[in-house]
Amino acid sequence: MHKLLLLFAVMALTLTACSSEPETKQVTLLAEDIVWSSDLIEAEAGQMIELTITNSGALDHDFVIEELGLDVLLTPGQSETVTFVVDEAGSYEYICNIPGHQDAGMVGNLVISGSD
Ligand SMILES: [Cu+2]
Repeated sequence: MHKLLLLFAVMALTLTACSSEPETKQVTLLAEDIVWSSDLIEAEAGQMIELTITNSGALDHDFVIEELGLDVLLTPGQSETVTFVVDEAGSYEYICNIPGHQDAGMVGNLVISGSD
């Protein structure tokens, strides 16, 4: 259900994007036990972000950016790609919201720079 809502949100954002938008930013992220393979993802405001997350660990991991409504639960070995656009520059924290994982270090930042 979350995914469906996200798709609609992405479509709405895409339709309103202007024609001079930057090309899609492709990012791969591994969920390991018990850390993200990268604690920094950078993109531009208005840029399409295609994020592929793979769980390479032995535990479930749940990629969450609360401010953006992103929530991707991955069982071991599972891989998912989410596509989204962030219109506002800023820093958006991503965590694993499986109990204890954020505290153990599964935290990073999606940093969106202004497009002027
Ligand atoms: Cu986790």
